[in-house]
Amino acid sequence: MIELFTADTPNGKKISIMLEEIGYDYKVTNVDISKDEQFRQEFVKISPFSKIPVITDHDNNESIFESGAILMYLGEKSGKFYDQQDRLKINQWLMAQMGTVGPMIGQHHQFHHYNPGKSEFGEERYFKIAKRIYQELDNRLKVSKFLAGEKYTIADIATWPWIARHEWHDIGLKNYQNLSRWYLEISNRESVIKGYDLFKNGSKIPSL
Ligand SMILES: N[C@@H](CCC(=O)N[C@@H](CS)C(=O)NCC(=O)O)C(=O)O
Repeated sequence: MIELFTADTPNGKKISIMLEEIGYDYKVTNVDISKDEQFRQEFVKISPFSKIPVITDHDNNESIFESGAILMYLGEKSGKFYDQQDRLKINQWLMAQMGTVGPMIGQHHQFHHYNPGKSEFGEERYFKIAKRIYQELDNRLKVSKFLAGEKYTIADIATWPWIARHEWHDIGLKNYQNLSRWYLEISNRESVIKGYDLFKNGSKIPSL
């Protein structure tokens, strides 16, 4: 059994979606980051940077932090969505999510969604960067069905939850034809619908 320590955020949903996709038995434990629960001593022991998500695999008592590392672990363990022969491509698109898509769109959330009017510089900078990321993903998806090639992989599972926040971005997902096609195809997967609603409170995936 896998225990997922998480909150209802794009990084958290990556892992609930993966666990649904591979059909593992798992339990979700909420870490309320708005109440600073991530700084509790017990949690810091398994998450040195005090961030969700983290999993504990009760099969071997191993805890893993960093969502990219968790996806790689679960991909290797299950033999799904992380094919050995495609790893060079999958790793690149996964690292691009971890290093660029998540952190930059995360800043766009901070300035544009949560704190508008506080910093013109921050709002403009991250709006521009987020738009560029939409275009770059769209360019890739024009020539490739999924991010790492013809198959749906952990790189898509890592990236999709960030695009699922598109209503906050005010960029207009509909205007990016290839990104929209990819977004909708993944949105219709049963495991994605289930993993998106990780706290079973009826959360629905935003449409285009
Ligand atoms: N690189 C990390 C980022 C995780 C992350 O930023 N988690 C946020 C929520 S989405 C968090 O735990 N924030 C609480 C904090 O930093 O205090 C990963 O992908 O696992």
